[in-house]
Amino acid sequence: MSVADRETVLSMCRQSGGALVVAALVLLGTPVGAQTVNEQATRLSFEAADTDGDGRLTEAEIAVDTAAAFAAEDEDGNSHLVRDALQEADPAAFKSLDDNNDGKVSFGEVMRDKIEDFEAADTDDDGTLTYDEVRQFESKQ
Ligand SMILES: [Ca+2]
Ligand SMILES: [Ca+2]
Ligand SMILES: [Ca+2]
Ligand SMILES: [Ca+2]
Repeated sequence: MSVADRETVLSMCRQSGGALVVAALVLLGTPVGAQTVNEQATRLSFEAADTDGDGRLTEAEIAVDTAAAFAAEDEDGNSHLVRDALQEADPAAFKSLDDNNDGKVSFGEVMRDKIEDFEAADTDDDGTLTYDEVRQFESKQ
């Protein structure tokens, strides 16, 4: 991910008026079977994204985490994910991300999804996500 891309993410986050989503929702929401595994994954994802360790995910923390996750999936670095590159992705999840149905998921499409999830998860509207908010959001999925 280039510096320019990262700037784009950060500016999108600012425009969204709050932190984005759920680092815990691994990119493309790969479903995890057992509840305990799921919970562990949620905790690990949350802690990884919470870089200052204050127990809340902020806009900046989510942006950096999302950018890193996207870059990791975008193996050829063209800022689009294609279905074949996502071996473990849920095809239904992929389809729901691909708003313009071109068979690719752009960074903007991922961020839109993250923003929607964040706003839904931030139940007290304070612009940050606590672990409990993430957990409650995930348990409703
Ligand atoms: Ca934090
Ligand atoms: Ca790509
Ligand atoms: Ca698309
Ligand atoms: Ca909150």
